[in-house]
Amino acid sequence: MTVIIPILGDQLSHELASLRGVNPADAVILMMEVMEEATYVRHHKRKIALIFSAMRHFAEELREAGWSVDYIAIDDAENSGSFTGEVRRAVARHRASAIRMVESGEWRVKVMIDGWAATFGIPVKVLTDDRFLCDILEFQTWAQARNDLVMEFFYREMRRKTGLLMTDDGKPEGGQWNLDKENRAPPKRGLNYPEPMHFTPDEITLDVIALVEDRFGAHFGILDKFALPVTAAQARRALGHFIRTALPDFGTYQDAMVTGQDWLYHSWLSPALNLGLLLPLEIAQAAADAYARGDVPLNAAEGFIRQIIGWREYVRGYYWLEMPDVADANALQATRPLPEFYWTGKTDMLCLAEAIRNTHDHAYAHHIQRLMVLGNFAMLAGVRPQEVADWFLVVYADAFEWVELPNVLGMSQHADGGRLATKPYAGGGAYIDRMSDHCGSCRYDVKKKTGYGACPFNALYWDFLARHEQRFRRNRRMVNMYANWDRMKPEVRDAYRNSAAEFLETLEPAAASWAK
Ligand code: FAD
Ligand code: DLZ
Ligand code: SF4
Repeated sequence: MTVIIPILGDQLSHELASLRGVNPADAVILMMEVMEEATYVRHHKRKIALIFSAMRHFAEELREAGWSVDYIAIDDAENSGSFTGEVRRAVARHRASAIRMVESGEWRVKVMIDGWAATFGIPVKVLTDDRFLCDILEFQTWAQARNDLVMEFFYREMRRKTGLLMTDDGKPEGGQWNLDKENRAPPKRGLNYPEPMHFTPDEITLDVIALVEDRFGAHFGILDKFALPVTAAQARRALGHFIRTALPDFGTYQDAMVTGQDWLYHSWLSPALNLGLLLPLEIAQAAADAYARGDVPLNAAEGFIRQIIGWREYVRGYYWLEMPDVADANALQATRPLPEFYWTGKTDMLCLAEAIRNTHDHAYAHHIQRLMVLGNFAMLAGVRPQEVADWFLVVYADAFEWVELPNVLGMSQHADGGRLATKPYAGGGAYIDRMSDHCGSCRYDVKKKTGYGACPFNALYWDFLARHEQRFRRNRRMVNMYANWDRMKPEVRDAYRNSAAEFLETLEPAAASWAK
């Protein structure tokens, strides 16, 4: 009576619910490298290498812990190319009596798993993924009790639930729940930016890198200087390094952007976290402990913990609440194709070129690059949100649909009509100039509003507000913007709109083959 336990590429945690309470003698763990997962979008080469290497290391660790692991490599001759095909073969090979697994991270895969009991004629037990702090049902209950899904209130619930940064009498540490006001400093000269910890690839990783170059060589990105953690032990070292070197300044400079500085004070822990090499509570607790020891200020610890137990859990709840309809959402009716420069980086707009260079070289860009540069530009230019979402899903090593889609469609493109964020994250050149050192070296003049040489973000910003006036004018958080628009002379408004139209004419659409 063998039970098959499939473990997917983002379930690489020894604490996984499907392993708990099972006698290894009664079970076979199934891990599958399959073309369907590697190509449903054409993921960045570094992302595929990371996932395959982490999967292979995890399989080794499971074997050492006494489990039987049936590992299907991508180049195995009999590999059928899909999860369903591989589970079918494994059920026959092991004469399995049942399947037991943790729910998938993505809707697409859930639909597959839902069909397995009928297809294979054996019971399929699907367990809650309790690596998350808030399960799908709990989030649904929370959401049903309110009209607006305000992240801040959800976050406070998570603080109470975990006890992180809470005083003994149930108050937030320092008296305030959220110290974001202290976390918007522009970069200064003379700051020292720590590098994330680099890990030299071992033989397993080197083999995978060669395989990815061979099989997926035409995908976006590069594999050079691969240095990501691929095991839980490495990820824990990376966490300790981040807490010591970067967390103290994480809060203050959270929104800053600096040319040539790819991480600033960010953690670059999201790939390890999303694969399961680290658990969210473990990371958040480490930050709270650093605060308790007096090693980091409260604004840093609170800001960082909010991202993990607040935003990350919240977007996951939102994903399962709103899927599958949200995937097609396009409230602003944006239809422009994604510009080619998102793939090539060939643009004179330095802020975009920098964010795309970082993305291409490391499968990384930090939050403000993703939101206020890459996402902001696409929304202002009216790019179809599904093309933007495909791009984001391809290019980041941490991109899994449950976290990528809410961030792209909800937070950055306002495609859900404001369900996730009441106000669109739109900004002109002045915002980017304030938060970065890019504009001084850019071919465009950020101070120039319209016409030849003017920063394109300026005209695009006002053109966006004018295009969507009917929708946003009554938004209380946008009253000041429309008051400014109203104060402009008609010829100034026309100049903005004409400048935007002229600029948009110059955008080359991307060749579709990059993403799919
Ligand atoms: P840090 O700045 O060090 O933050 C710490 C951790 O907080 C991150 O590792 C991450 O786990 C979590 N976090 C922070 N912000 C968010 C958020 N908005 N949603 C969920 N978790 C968050 N994050 C992903 O993990 N995968 C994605 O595919 C993804 N796509 C995004 C797309 C857009 C348009 C935007 C605006 C944000 C996206 N994010 C995504 C959120 C965030 O940008 C990344 O988590 C972060 O940049 C990862 O880098 P880091 O580990 O250095 O983060
Ligand atoms: C992203 C990805 C890739 C590129 N390849 C695999 C794979 O070959 N095998 C696997 O188990 N997982 C892979 N993944 C991650 C999956 O897409 C992810 O686990 C599911 O989408 C979650 O529902
Ligand atoms: Fe970006 Fe405009 Fe600044 Fe150039 S001037 S870096 S395009 S914001």
